[in-house]
Amino acid sequence: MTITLYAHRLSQPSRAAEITLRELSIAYDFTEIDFAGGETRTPWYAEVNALQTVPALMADNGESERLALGESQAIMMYLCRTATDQATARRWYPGDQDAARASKIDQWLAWYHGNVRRFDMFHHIMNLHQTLPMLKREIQDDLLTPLQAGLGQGLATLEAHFSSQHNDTRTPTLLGEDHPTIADLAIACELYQIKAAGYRFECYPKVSAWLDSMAERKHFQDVSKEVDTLGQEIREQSGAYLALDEAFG
Ligand SMILES: N[C@@H](CCC(=O)N[C@@H](CS)C(=O)NCC(=O)O)C(=O)O
Repeated sequence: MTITLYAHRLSQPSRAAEITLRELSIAYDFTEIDFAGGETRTPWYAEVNALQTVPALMADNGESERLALGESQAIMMYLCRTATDQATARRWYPGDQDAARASKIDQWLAWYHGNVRRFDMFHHIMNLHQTLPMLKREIQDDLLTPLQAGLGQGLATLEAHFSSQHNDTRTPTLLGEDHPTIADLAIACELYQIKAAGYRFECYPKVSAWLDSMAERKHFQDVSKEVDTLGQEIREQSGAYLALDEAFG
């Protein structure tokens, strides 16, 4: 089976899908898609992924079987269901092998959409970073401040959830287990890029510890290098406009 990932490493769902491939030791080809430049909207890409977003996965056995898949969560679940190393894959997502545990992961993935992804700030952070100084304040006040307030509520929910696990010795995970799942990965990739831009989550100590432990994973680090570089540039050049210290204080 040949696996091709169509993605970009500045895209959060792309990174989550790629880290899953690496965590499961699945060999893959990587095709970078310039989503910011509109490549997802081209006719050739619509044939790869009719949803016209990154990531997309193509699984091809060279004969009759050819699966084209969009949506990062569907991709991560497919990879966990089909990986050769099922012992590892089931820790990330057990699928039908453990319906109760899989449902808990599904629950956090569904929650993530309405409470973290919905307040995705990175788009506007980039917008602010690339625009004129005169307009930066407007973007912060009109676009970023409401997102920061919404994301703050999501962070508070996560902090309360981790605190309710009553285990101060273990680094938290969403399911309270030793090993993270694809829900931890999806949410951590989203929050990591906000942190890379210079925002601070110290007011949410358990969220911070969880995010740090996810970010220490080798594959997470390797796939996040471009975000780290861009985040540093944003912090140094536009940090003063972004309410970095106050937003989640
Ligand atoms: N729910 C989708 C979100 C995908 C998404 O929003 N991708 C963005 C990049 S982060 C994209 O492709 N944007 C380009 C476009 O909409 O044309 C997933 O998890 O895969």
